[in-house]
Amino acid sequence: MRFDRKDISNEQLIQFYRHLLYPRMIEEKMLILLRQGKISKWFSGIGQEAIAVGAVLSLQQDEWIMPLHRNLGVFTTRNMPLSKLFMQWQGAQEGYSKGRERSFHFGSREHHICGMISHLGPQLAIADGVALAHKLKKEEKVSLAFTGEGGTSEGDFHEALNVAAVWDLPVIFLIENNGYGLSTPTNEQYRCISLVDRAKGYGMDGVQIDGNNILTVYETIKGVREYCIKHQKPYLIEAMTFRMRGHEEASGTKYVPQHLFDLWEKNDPIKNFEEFLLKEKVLKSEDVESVRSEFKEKIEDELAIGMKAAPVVVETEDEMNDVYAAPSSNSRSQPSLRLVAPDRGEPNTQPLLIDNSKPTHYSPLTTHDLRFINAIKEGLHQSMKAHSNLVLMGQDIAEYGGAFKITEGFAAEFGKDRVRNTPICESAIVGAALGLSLEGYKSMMEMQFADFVTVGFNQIINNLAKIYYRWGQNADVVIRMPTGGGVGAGPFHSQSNEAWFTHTPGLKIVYPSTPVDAKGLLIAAFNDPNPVLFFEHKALYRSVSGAVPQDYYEIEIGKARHVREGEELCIITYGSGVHWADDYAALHPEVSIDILDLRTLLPLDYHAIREAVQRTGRILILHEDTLTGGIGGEIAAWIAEHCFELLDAPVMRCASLDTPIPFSIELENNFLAKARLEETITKLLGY
Ligand SMILES: Cc1ncc(C[n+]2csc(CCOP(=O)(O)OP(=O)(O)O)c2C)c(N)n1
Repeated sequence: MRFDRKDISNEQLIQFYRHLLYPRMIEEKMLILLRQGKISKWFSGIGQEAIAVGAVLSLQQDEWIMPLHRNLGVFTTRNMPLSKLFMQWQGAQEGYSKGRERSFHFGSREHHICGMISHLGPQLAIADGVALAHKLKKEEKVSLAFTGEGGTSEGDFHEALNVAAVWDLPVIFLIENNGYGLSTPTNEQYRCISLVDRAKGYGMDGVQIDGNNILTVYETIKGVREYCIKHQKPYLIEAMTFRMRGHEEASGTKYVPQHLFDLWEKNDPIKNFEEFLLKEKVLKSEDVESVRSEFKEKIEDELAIGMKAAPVVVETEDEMNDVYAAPSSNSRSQPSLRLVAPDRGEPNTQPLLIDNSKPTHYSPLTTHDLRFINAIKEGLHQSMKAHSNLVLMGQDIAEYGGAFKITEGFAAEFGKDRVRNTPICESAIVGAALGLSLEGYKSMMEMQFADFVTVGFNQIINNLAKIYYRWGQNADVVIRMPTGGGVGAGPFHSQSNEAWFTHTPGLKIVYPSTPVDAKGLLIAAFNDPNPVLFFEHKALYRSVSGAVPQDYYEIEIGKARHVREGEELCIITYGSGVHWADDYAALHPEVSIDILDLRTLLPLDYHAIREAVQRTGRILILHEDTLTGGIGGEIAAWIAEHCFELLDAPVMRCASLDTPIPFSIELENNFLAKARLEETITKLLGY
């Protein structure tokens, strides 16, 4: 191995050596503790340390890194105390994730380290979002994301690199090619000769380097960093290395031929660097001894502190409270940005809160008549004015105005930096939205159709929803979901998929049915620091209109609306169901029908649901979503459990057929819950 020290000072070289040696010595100790049964699992980075350490050394301390499971060197080189890291690995409350996450699956804002989720690839697009934030703020900074060579086979790798290239983002993608993904060798993972060859396909530059040479890694990333900042472009680095131990300690190494260990043993990043420093007389053998004994002592001391961690004290209330971030003054509209209400010409810094949850209450504000779609547009427009840090992303949303024209004119007014067309990369855009949150931005992603959320599912369910609970980082993201059927659009442009998400703690699910609610709930969604999925029914876009206050106002998330007073039964519903129920009630004055519009599906307004049972004793839950596993089942179960004594009949559900959504109008009409509404009401009243 050839080391070229260029103009690196002796002091710096010694620092590099210390940073390299420390994680190795920690690992050696961990392997002993593992054998003694004192720790449960360990993913080793032995032999690969030069990449993690070199990467951190070549970046600024406040540049975000997205590391993976073998990158202890990232955490130690960012100077995270071993005692606290050890508490983290042991699942202690005083670790970085309050005992909620294992091994390296945690982050720290203080150290600008974004915690991984097990799925590997999703880290890459988060780096895109951070880099976009730097670009928008015109900061001279990069983000850096790690991937193994195995992780490059994931769609997330492709999407993240493609988005970074198309948006000219200053991101460094760093592949640690260690020869094996668990037991799978590279020839069963990919067919290109070198992974760096892929850079060209994305329209970016790349380089393959010796990942075991700390000076090569350091100099390369330092230079690449400057390149990314200067040219505002991403860069791909393939660092060749070898995994000297098993995938994790329990998996062994039988599947790796011995000659590879023999070969790579000679390339050990630490032994070789140490020899170089001794040869250059930067270090003397006594120095080596003294650093080693210093670290040995330090590790023992730190572990002694770590071992003293108090056992986890379980507080269910704390667990529940930590699923959602509380609104802060940062997340709400900035007082410095004064929104001028168009009708009054007076400054309005904070949104008004309108309580229209009861039929008798209505806003005294100046209103105008808007269609559902235009109410959404107005809410979005006012939110763009209220939050200068709000970025909109979606397919065709810029000049074209989006598939439904909701953002028409926005690109011209707010500029293409804030109103961004995206490639067809749903997963990467959700990931980028999270990256923007890391840097204090708010973002909206328009799913062209709610059906396409499937390709961004992992990032929503596992990253956006869980990140706050896992390590306290909020995801300030709104995903708009044009949803629903009745428009003759077939199985993949019509689905009601809200129930896929209501099962996921950490998300908020909002589903308005009227223009006034659509605008107010959308504004509330942007003021909420948590990830909100905002379902907007396509069939309502142009078929429903109503009086909408012109002001910048909020409707509270989590509060249902009592639509109509009645005595014989209450229809609990949302979205298109509200209109089906209302139409039915208008056509059947002989039945006294009460209607409750849930408006938010997560969290549910249990108080309003209980009141509905109290008012009528008969409950019909109506939704356009299919029956089995729909939110109706959850509500029915809750009522049975908590309001049994108030019921005069079993809770009934009216939902769409348990089939995919058919295309032909006749089939679709038969599919939709509306076709069975009368029958279900009659059954419930006749009970
Ligand atoms: C989406 C997903 N599929 C499978 C796994 C299981 N898994 C964990 S690590 C790993 C190998 C990863 O290989 P590579 O990206 O080369 O990283 P390395 O472990 O070699 O550092 C696999 C298959 C996973 N965590 N996530």
